[in-house]
Amino acid sequence: MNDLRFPLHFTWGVATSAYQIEGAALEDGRGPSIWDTFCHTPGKIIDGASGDVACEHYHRLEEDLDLIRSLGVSAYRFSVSWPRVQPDGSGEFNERGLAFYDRLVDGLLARGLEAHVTLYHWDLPQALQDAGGWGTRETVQHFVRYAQTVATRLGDRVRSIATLNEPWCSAVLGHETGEHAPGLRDRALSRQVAHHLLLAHGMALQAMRASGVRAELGIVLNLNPAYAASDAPEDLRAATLFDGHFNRFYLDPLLRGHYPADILEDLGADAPRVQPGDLEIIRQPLDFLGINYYSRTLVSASGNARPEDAQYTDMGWEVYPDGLRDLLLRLDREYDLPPVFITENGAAYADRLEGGRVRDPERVAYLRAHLAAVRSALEAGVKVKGYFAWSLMDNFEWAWGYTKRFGLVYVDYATQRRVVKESGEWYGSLVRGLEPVG
Ligand code: PNW
Repeated sequence: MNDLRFPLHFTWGVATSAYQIEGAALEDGRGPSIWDTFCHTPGKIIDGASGDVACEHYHRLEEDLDLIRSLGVSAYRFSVSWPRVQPDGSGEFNERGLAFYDRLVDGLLARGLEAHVTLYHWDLPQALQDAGGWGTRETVQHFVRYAQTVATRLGDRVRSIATLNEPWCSAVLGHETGEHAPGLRDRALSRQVAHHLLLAHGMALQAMRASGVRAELGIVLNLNPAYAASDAPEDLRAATLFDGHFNRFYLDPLLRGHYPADILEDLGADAPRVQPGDLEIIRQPLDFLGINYYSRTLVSASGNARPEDAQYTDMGWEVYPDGLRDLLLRLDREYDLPPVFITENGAAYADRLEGGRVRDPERVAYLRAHLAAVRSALEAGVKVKGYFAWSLMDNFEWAWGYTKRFGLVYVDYATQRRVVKESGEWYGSLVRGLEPVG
């Protein structure tokens, strides 16, 4: 286990997001989000599923907090549902919604757990979508007010606040491919949305800092390293473009203050309209960068390749732990990189509850290999402060409904019973048994 020795104060956590676990979609004054609308549009989600009930976390808060504690981790990353705390996204705040997150944070602290908050994990209030959504600059202003309100309320008790989770997913899956809410298909719009999301991040950071919020402030990106399938110039070029659209389009404005020139050129008329001053706002100093890593992409000019002899998770994503180490080293080399949290990493497998147990050795192997990659990046000098396994428990996996299970804890949706999987036991024992690096 020597390859899994970590610094003494390394943060060990598990992660979730509001719409994926809370349920209680119509309770205590919560307004509808774009995900409620999308799920209730026939044909968008496998089995016609929705987050209406999900894991009923909203009603099982205390039990779930005990569950997190029982795993042995030291931190929990969750997201705040914007329409729960501000039903229409621009008007009055909903005290009952804010009170839920107060109880959540206090419940974590009472159990000795660090709280890591994400303000936006994709659930835009529907009323804002009806007014143009992230395609308009008005939404940016509304987000800033929401962020400031939540951060002022919770910021003295939480370790970190991330503005956005995975703006690539919101922009591209939501507005270019249409696989996610709001289900639009317009590349120019998707890149304008990406720009407005980044601007909302930058303005919210400024506003939270101006209000004296004490938590560490940052953003979470999903990064997907691109590897050329061969040394042929056309494959190398395809890999550079993939990397540019997926990774550099977010990293470069945040950390360097400009969009990548090759991608703006590739986008042509679909490039975002940027107003003077926007990029300075986007490039706010970050207290941390959150990185979500699941897999890599092997890119060739004739379409993305599927490597032979590789292992795949139930999402069809290649298991490629070296990609995480390569990514961290590259970011450290090419950017002025703030401290990093791995805010998500994990795997879906077709788990089954048998005789009261869930055996998931593939997930243990996945986590072990990726933690070894993080360990090796730490040894190479990358400032990684913590790691969050995705996910605490099986949950609503977006367009896949409940058919993909990412949890360290199994959820029997018929009864809402939670059963810690063997991977959850393994992760807990790893976390508890850690020794300082010599
Ligand atoms: C992330 N991709 O989503 C999200 O942050 C989680 O809410 C989600 O449950 C988890 O990963 C597993 O999917 C992603 O297509 C969705 O590259 C799609 C992609 C990446 C991340």
